[in-house]
Amino acid sequence: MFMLERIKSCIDEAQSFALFWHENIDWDALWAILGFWSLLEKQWKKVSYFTPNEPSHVFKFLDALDKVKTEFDYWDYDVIVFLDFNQYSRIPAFTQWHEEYFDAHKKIIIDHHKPEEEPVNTLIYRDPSSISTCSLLYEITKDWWIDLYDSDIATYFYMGLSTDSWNFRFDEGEQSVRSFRIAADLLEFWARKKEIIDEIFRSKSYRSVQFMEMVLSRMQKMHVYLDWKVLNVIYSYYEDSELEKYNIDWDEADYWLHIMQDIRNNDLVIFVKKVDNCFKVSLRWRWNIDCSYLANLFWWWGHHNAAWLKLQSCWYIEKDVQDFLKTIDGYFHEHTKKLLVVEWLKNELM
Ligand SMILES: [Mn+2]
Repeated sequence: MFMLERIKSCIDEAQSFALFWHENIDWDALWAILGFWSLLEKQWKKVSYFTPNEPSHVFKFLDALDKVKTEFDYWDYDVIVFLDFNQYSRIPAFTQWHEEYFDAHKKIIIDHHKPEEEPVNTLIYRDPSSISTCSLLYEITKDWWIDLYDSDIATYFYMGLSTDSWNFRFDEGEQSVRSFRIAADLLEFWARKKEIIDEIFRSKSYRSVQFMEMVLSRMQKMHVYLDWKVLNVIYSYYEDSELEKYNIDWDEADYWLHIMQDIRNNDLVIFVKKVDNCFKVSLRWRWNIDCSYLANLFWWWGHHNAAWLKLQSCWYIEKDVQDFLKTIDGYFHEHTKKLLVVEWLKNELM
């Protein structure tokens, strides 16, 4: 039986579901869970959802957040569902780093990230060519439950699609054709596009814009010299404790990546957040190398154009950034020629 049929019959047979958000939830994961939850509730299933940490306050306009649970009552559910992630390391508050914690439970994963783990006792459907988990869920569930769709569900899935593509800026080629088709379908179900634009894309707080001023004042430009190309790298950073000062959280802090990404002639944007003795790095490419290759050197997750990783830090953030850039510099010398040949071959063969 095909995987989607197996997932469908697993859902049909089950009565109760536990849906999980990953740590530091982003928009796509949030809306995927809310949309899927609504579709299951409309079939009179019992559904709860769980989060490993407090969601950013940018999500607080949602009433649905009141129902989210942080304590997992292990045996109260027939099936566990992970959407938009496939690594136990994204939900450490539940596993306490014991990878086998969920093994005894039947699980479903629907995701658009590259495969990282193959958890046992799990039905996995993943499609890394999909721009968002929400749009993937729409493609799957329209064949199963189209009669259950309403304006709320369409709005949730449209939100995930428009945020993971950052309002249709990161998709291209076939992926754009696919994304716009889905967007048009969801708008036909009365997805509330204006509400999405107002609540997500035009909702920055005054304090968070002041925070941007600080981050931008620290922005630096550097060149990484390769044998065949000079890479333009832009980076900036902040310390976790600075968020408190501005009364904003990690999600609002990340807005400014998008500003840095828009700078002409830059190949890579690096945004560093220092937390205790480690630092978290967000990477964004404008050039045709896979960010996830780069992040793969470290503890990472990510997509082609965007990736995240975590490193041990020394005491001074300036030195951390310099060390990190040296590591990538070394990486480029070793690996990029090979990747370029792969790219070239792909283009020649197409
Ligand atoms: Mn996603």
